[in-house]
Amino acid sequence: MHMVDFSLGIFGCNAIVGASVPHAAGAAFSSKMDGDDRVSVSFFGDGASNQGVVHETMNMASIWDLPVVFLCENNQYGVSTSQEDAVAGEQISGRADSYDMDGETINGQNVLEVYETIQEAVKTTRETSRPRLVECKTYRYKGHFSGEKDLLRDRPYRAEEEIEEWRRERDPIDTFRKALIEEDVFTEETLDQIDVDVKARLEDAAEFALESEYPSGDRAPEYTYSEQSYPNFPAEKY
Ligand SMILES: Cc1ncc(C[n+]2csc(CCOP(=O)(O)OP(=O)(O)O)c2C)c(N)n1
Ligand SMILES: [Mg+2]
Repeated sequence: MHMVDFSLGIFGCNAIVGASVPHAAGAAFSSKMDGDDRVSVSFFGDGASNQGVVHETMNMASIWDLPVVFLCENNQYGVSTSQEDAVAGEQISGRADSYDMDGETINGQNVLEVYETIQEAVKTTRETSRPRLVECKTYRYKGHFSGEKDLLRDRPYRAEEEIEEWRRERDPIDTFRKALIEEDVFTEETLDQIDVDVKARLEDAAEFALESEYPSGDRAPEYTYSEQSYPNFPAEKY
């Protein structure tokens, strides 16, 4: 959410739903003025897609021919509000028509489909300097925030079976794993070994954290501000 690193092209995000979408258009506008070939990609949710500022940004990006890919991660819930209750129309990508740009909905659970679609979308946007909208249909198994289960125990907003169905039939890691084995990219044994290695590294990291001394307050800016990424924003100033 709050990660920023200009050297990696990561522009950051903020807690106001939909509010970083215009930032992407601003970045695209500056690229256009500078005459470089950078494309902005804005990630936002189905809930954010209803925010006025998202529509204003799409409209302006189209009028000004800005190189932005609007990437909607439609996980079908905005916290506990289902898409069915809150989003008009079948597909969020259909809104692209209103702003005279191309829009498409893809299977956001399919790693390669997402990769290939976004590669193509960025390439076309770079070539044409026209914005476009890609809606990735996906799902979230857990709550929007930790503790959601406790808070919403008496008014669950979706059935456990629905969660299990997505997990069982459309899990992106499982399906990508199957595809890699089917295409002979990796053997099952290699992938199992990767799982074991990753788990061990995570457990080591967790153990290190738990066993480490609690940091003192004066260390709070460490790893929060990067001198390297922000030569003009020394940490001691903020
Ligand atoms: C302007 C604004 N309104 C309301 C909220 C409270 N809020 C936080 S997340 C969220 C839902 C966002 O839905 P979506 O974009 O689908 O994200 P997801 O829940 O799927 O992560 C809301 C309403 C907020 N942070 N900002
Ligand atoms: Mg959502």
